[in-house]
Amino acid sequence: MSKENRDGLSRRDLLGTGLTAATIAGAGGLAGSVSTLALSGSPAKAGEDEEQAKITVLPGQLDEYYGFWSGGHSGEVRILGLPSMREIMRIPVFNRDSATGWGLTNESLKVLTEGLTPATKAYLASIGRKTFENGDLHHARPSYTDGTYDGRYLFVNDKANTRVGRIRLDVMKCDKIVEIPNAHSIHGLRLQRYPRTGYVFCNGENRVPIPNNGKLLDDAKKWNSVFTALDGDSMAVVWQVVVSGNLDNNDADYKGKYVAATSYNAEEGLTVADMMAAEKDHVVVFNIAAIEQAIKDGNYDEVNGVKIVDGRKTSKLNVTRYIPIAKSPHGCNAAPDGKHLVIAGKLSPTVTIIEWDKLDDLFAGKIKEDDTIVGNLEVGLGPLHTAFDGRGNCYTSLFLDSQVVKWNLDEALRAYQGEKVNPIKQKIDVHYQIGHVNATQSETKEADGKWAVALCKFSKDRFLNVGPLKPENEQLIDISGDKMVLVHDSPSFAEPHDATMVHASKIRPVEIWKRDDPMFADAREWAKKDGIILESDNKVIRDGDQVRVYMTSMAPVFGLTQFKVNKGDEVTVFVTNIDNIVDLTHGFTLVNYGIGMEVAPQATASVTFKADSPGVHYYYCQWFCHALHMEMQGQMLVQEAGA
Ligand code: RUQ
Ligand code: CUA
Repeated sequence: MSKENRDGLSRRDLLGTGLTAATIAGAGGLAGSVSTLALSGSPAKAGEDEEQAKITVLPGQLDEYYGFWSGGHSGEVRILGLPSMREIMRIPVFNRDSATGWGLTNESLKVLTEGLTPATKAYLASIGRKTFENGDLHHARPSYTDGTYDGRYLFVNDKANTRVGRIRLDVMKCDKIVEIPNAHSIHGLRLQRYPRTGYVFCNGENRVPIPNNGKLLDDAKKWNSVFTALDGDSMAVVWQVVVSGNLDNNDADYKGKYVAATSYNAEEGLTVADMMAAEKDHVVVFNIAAIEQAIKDGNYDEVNGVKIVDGRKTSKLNVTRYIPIAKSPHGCNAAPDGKHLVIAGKLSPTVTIIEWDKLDDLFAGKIKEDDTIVGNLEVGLGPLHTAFDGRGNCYTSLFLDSQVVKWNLDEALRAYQGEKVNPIKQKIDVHYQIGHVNATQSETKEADGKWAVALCKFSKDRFLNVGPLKPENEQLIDISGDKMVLVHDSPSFAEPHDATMVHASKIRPVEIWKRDDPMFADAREWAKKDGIILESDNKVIRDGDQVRVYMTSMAPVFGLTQFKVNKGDEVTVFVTNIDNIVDLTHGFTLVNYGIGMEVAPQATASVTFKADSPGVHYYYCQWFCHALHMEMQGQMLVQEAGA
C-alpha cells in the first residue's frame, strides 16, 4: 500500500461496513483494526493558541470542574481537575493502598468487610483473607437532588466482586461497601435523579441460579440476572427484580418514575454464538411505583434476606417492559431535556431514542413497545455511550471508528418523522478505541456543554514507549463552540473507564476532620472503654494478650516515642492527629511489620496486628509534615514471652 493511500484511508474504510459480531468480539478483529489505525488519519490539530489558553490553568489557579474518574480494574477512583486534566487525588475503594493504609487500617477494613454476605465472609476466611483485594470500578456517579448534583456522595460499582460502594464527598473517602446478594457482577450503576438519590440502581450482569448455592449448575435456562435498588442513605438493598437476558447499562428518568437498562443475550445463551443468534435484544424498563406496589402486595420471593419481584418477560406483575432493540445495545443515557433516553447500538451503527413520557401508556397497555421509540439514527460504527451539551446536541462515542460523533437530538426526531434533515454535525477522531465519552454536567438538567472527555482504551504511539503494557488515553474535547476541538491528551493507568464532571461550586469538601466523625467511631468506643482521651492521652492499655496503644501526633513528634509489648500480643495502635492545620497529615509506618497508614488533621486512625516478630521496630511518620519529619519516629520493643 502506498503511503498516499494509507494517509487517505479513513477508519470506516479500513473496517468496511460489513460489521459482524466477530469483528468486535474477536480479539483478532480488534487487534487488526488497532494496528491499521497506526497508518491512517492525521494527528488532531490541537495547536491553536486560543484553545491551549482555554485549558491552561496557571500555577496557583484552580480548575473549574471536578472530574470523578472510574479507575476500572485498578479498583480506585481518581479526581481530575478540568480543564487542566491534572490528577488531583486518588480514592482507594476496592483496591489496597500503600500510602493511606486502605485495606489495612481498622477503619477501612470495617468498610471493606461489614457489607459482605455471610457466604462470602466464610469463603474469604477459608482462604485466609478478610476481604477481596481487587475490584473493577466501571461507573462513578455523584448523588442528585432535583435532577442535579448535590455534592453528598459518589456511588461506584464493582463488576469483579458484585459490590457497590459509596464515597463521602465531604471527606473524599469511601464509607460504605455492600455486596449485592443474588446478583452476579454489578455493571451498570445509575442513580435516582428526582426527587433525590434515593435509590441506587444496580445492574446484575451475569445470569446465575438464584440462590447461587451449587444447585442448578447444568440447567442454565433457569439462571437469571437481577436488577437491584439500594437505598443511597442506608446502603441497604430495598428490592430486586429478576429479569430475562443480561443487564448492561442503565439510567433513570428526571421524574423518579422509570429506570431503563440495556439488555443483551435475549437468547439466554452461554457462548458468543448463542448470544448473537437473535436479531433483537431489549431495553428493559422498570416501573418503580409498580415494583414498590408489588412488594406492598406481597408479590415477591425472599431470597438471602432480599425481596425479589418477578420482572421476567413471562411475569404477569406489570413491573417491567421489554422494548425490542437491535442486538447487543450498550450505552443508556438520559438526555438533560428530561424527555429522551438515548440507547447506543454497539453492534448496530445506530442510536435509538426512547421518549420517557410514552412509558405511562406502555404500562397502561395503550401503546406497543415500538411506539415508545421516537428516533433511530445511523451515527457510525460501534456506538457505545452518549453525552449531552444542554443545547440539544449529543456526543456519541464510536468504538470501532475511534471517533466522537456530534448530532442534534431534535433533528434526529424530525428525521425519524421523515423530514429531510441531516442531524449529524461533526465527527472527530480520538486516539484510540474510545469507550465512554462524557461531558461537564452532562448527566444533569444543568448540562453546560463546555468540555467533553473521550476515554480511550488504547494510546499506542501517543506517549513515550513504556514497554508492552501501554497507558490508556483520556482526551479533552472543547465542545463549547460549533465545532468540537481536541485539545489535550493525558495518559492514564488502568483504567479511565468512565468519568463524571461536576462544576466545582457543587462540591464542598472539608479541610479538617471533625472529631466526632463516624469514620473513627469505633476508636472513640475503645477509648471510652479504656478511659482514654484520644486528643491528649498517650498510654498503653494491656488487656490479657490484647494491647491497645494510644498516641497523639503533632508535628514533629508522636505522643509516645517508645512502647513495649510481648511477642504474640495482639496490638492495636490508635494515632490521633491533633494538629489542627490544613494539609498537615501525619502517618504511621511500622518497619518490617507491613504497616502504614495516613492520619489526616484531626483524624484518628488505627491498625491491629500480631506482634510476632521480636526486637526493636521503629515507627515513623511517612507523610511529610515538618522540617523534622524524618525525626518523627519512635520504637516498638517486642520482647520474647517470659523475658
Ligand atoms: S460500560 S464495559 Cu461503562 Cu461501556 Cu462497562
Ligand atoms: Cu509527621 Cu511526617
